[in-house]
Amino acid sequence: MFTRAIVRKPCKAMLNGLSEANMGLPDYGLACEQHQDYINALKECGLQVTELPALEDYPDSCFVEDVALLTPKCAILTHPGAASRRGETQHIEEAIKAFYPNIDRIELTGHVEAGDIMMVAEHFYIGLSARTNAQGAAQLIDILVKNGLSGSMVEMSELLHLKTGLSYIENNNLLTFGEMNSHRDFTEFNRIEIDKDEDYAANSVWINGIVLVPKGFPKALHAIQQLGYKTREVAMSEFQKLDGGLSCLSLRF
Ligand code: CIR
Repeated sequence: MFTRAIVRKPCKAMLNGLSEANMGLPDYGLACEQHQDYINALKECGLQVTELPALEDYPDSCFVEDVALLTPKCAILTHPGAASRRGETQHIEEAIKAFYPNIDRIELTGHVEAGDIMMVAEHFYIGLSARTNAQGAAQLIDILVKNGLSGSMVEMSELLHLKTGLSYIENNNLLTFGEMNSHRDFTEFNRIEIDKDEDYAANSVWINGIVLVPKGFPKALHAIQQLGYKTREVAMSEFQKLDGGLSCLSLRF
């Protein structure tokens, strides 16, 4: 069970955020409304939410998931592969100090963005993407092992982050998309393949028995409900324009 989440308000500079989506620029006002509803959804799942202020110097800073990994046993600051995002870690460090007395960190030449990390109980799958390299993943695995956890590297070639195409929603159920549908590392899971026209919904989030699903993907929503989960839709259009999925907007712990 999770008890807390950390989010950061989107900044006006989000219009300059990194994106390969080709979906146009986000509407800042609408993004703020959607962000507020996201916070409401986290609270509906029983989480106490720490809301951090906008950081205008970092256009992508609302995507807090990428800059830290918070586990029941340890906290790790990442070292983002995207140069424009590296300074975000010092700001998230201030916020997580309140909850974790000791914080580990990924050092150069390692790069990690935690959108590439998927937790399954005490094991952490780490995608090797354009943002996360093998050196970073190796450092991360060492830190996890030191804390009684484990990790493994996942080869990938098409997705921005591992969780762009993969979400573990507990009870052995895994949402998959694209190259993850038949990936050899995940054959033991009950895989629910998300159709290409709903690929964005492959990033959904299980929190305390409820699955948050991006709004507007009816087939994915139905498939998740068929598994017996309670669901909560969250409109994400303005963050999708910046390649940001549901999981990226919070740290849950
Ligand atoms: C970026 O490219 O870094 C942001 N525009 C989107 C980050 C999305 N994060 C995630 O998937 N975990």
